[in-house]
Amino acid sequence: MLFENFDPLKGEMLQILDSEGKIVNDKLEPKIAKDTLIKMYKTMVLGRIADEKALQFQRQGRMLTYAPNIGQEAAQVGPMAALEEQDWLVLAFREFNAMLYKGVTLEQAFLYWYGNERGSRYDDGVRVLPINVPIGSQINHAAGIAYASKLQEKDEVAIVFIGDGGTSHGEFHEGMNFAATFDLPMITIIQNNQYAISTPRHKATKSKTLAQKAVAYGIPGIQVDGNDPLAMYLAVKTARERAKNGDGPTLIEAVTYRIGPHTTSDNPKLYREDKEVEEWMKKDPITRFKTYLINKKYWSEENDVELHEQHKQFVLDTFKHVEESGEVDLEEIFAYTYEKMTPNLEEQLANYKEYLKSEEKSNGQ
Ligand SMILES: Cc1ncc(C[n+]2csc(CCOP(=O)(O)OP(=O)(O)O)c2C)c(N)n1
Repeated sequence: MLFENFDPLKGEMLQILDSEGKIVNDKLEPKIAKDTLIKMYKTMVLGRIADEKALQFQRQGRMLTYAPNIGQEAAQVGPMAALEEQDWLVLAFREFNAMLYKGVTLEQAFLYWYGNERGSRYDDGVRVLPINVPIGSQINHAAGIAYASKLQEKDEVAIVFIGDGGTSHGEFHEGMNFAATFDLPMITIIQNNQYAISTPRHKATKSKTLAQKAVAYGIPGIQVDGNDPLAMYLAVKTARERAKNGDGPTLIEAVTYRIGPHTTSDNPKLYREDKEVEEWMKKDPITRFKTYLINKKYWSEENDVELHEQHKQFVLDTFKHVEESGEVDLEEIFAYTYEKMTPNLEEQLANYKEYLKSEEKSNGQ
């Protein structure tokens, strides 16, 4: 069994594709169909370009805010490729690539960060929960979904993402313990991107690895090179098998790095050295995956130039469309927070309408 061969307490880490794009563990190289590999790569490139552009749009005052994913593409796309369509993706807020792979459109993903709540309404059949900003609470949502799937005896898993900092929140423990106790079909991915805003990983916990937290829950935990899409794929594929067999949840720590700022309102130069960032840039997940695909003769430099051009245009066109999609009526915030407005919200809406009237009067309209 894969998980028994990598002890998180000893800091053993699963890697299949190294930073040069070489297979370092050929016995474990997963057999992934060519179409799937190409879809994975294309999604990662789209995610990267969308990320870079989103940062620019925000700097130009055209995007409300943004949480970049640069460097974390493999940690998200590898797991998504290992899932089945009926599986549930439960998000934090830095899973742009995972969302794209699982069927959220680029327009929907951009709409959200543009400040338009319509970006949280995905197409029917896309089993992705909306972005969840309150840190840690998504673990309980995933445990609840997994519990329902188990009770209904459905072949479904809930995969949930959380950051390294998020593991310090109470909900992480509650959700993990619940999922473990009831043998729920849940897979937790900790995207250890080394920082929770300005707090480095080593200041957030005394644990040597985050994967070792699984020991306390009595479930398998594994540290994976999060910049290696093949290793991430294999870990999730194996965890899904466990879940399907009724063996319960798995905890996967994706060791990666947040190359960009925490969000567009952060300045990482205040708390980390450029040298550290440069070292991690050498471990870029996209570069190594491209080398792997070229070596397999599934991809070429010409294909790559073409793909980048297509994706750049697509990103620009999509964002233009988002900008033209019109403003949200502020009343919707009250009307659609719950299925029916609560008395509190009705009161707030009435106050808001009064406020608008007084504004109109003072403007002499
Ligand atoms: C309950 C709660 N407390 C505080 C915050 C503010 N906050 C936003 S992101 C963040 C750090 C998250 O770090 P981590 O879990 O490592 O994820 P990353 O941002 O690195 O992806 C904090 C504290 C929040 N969103 N929710």
